Amino acid sequence: MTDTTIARMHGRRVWDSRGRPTVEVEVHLASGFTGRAIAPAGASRGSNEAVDLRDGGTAFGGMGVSRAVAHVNGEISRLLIGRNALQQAAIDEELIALDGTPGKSRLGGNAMIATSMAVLHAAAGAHGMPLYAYLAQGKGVRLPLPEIQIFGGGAHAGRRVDIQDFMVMALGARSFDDAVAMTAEVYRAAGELMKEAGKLQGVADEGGFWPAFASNEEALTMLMRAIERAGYHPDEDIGISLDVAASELGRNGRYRLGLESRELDSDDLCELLLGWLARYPIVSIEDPLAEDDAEGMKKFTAAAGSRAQIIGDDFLVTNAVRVKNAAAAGACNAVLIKPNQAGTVTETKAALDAGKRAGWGTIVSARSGETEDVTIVHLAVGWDAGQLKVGSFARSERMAKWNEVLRIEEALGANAVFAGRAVLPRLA
Ligand code: 2PG
Ligand code: MG
Repeated sequence: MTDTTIARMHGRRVWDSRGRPTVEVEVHLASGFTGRAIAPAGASRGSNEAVDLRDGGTAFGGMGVSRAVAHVNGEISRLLIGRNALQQAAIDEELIALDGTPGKSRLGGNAMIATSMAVLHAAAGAHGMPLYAYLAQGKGVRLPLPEIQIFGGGAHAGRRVDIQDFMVMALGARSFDDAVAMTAEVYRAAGELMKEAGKLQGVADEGGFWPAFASNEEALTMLMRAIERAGYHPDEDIGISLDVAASELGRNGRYRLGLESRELDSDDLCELLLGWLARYPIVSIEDPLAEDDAEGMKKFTAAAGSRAQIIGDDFLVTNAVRVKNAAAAGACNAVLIKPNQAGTVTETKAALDAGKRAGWGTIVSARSGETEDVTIVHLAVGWDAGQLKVGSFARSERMAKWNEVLRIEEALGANAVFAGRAVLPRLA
């Protein structure tokens, strides 16, 4: 048997898609296998996420990661060298104990998730298996239905529109390849329409078009036109998905739509979104209310949950206990799974499993600050999440992930099962 003892670790500073520093970790096994992973970074962050440890000060706008990298090369290496990389759960537990804080603020969630994922890659490598296959443990897996951004907004586009993500889901697709090809046509059509209308201002942080719209709803009408211009039927072929990221719009039940100079309370925001649900083929809405508005989230789920997928992101922060409590309370019916919100692979999986136990949809997601790292693709396939969200259809930190799914779909060949629209049971 290959020696899976961790012989050496190395942390280094690398750079993300916003040109900000982030943490990369390599884990070298005694047998020579190496695992490597990079921490991503969010801009619209839930306040209960694992903390990204940043240096502060003036360099790189305070975003330096020298302390986080030093923890990898110091305390974390000392803890893990000599450990068996196959024992992911035990390693993650020890990392959590070593950190010793509730929010992973001492070692840094960024140092911890990069380490945890690098250990996982090393273990898969030692088995001579692609990561998704190692995670699947022989069980059947599905290729995920993608959620792909067409317009960016909110914290990812200078708040040019209030809603953060206007996305599409290729409901008519028969394979993952088909789904991204359909989305490519919608993305291109949207770009043409924006240009013709003089509303194209480049791309936002996740590669979606940076829009110059007069209202939030204009994005929805433009998206409908783009779907039609691409030759598709909105609803049957292509559904719309929104990430409201409402924690960015306010707190204590007060929400501000800056673009429209309007203040809304929780009920008003629910009304606005329910109106959109009635008028547009919206099949999924993420964080419709803020992370501190559990009552609003419950009300909205009661009103819209039979028609649409209601995803908790900031509201659930990839935390199994929060998912369980929200399910019991009737808030949300799906969970976004972001490894760096949790801080370790084991906690990430626990949140996903809690979602599945509740009968919820599970969507593995990238962050707005990303890199060439494609670990999340393997988690989505290997854990059979059913859905994947990685931003838009431009910029290589996004395309690297979509392309990785294509490679996996091809490798699975006749065994490739595409999750498709069945992951949205409300449409069935
Ligand atoms: C989100 C993500 C990805 P961020 O809110 O779902 O779109 O954004 O990484 O900035 O939290
Ligand atoms: Mg979100």
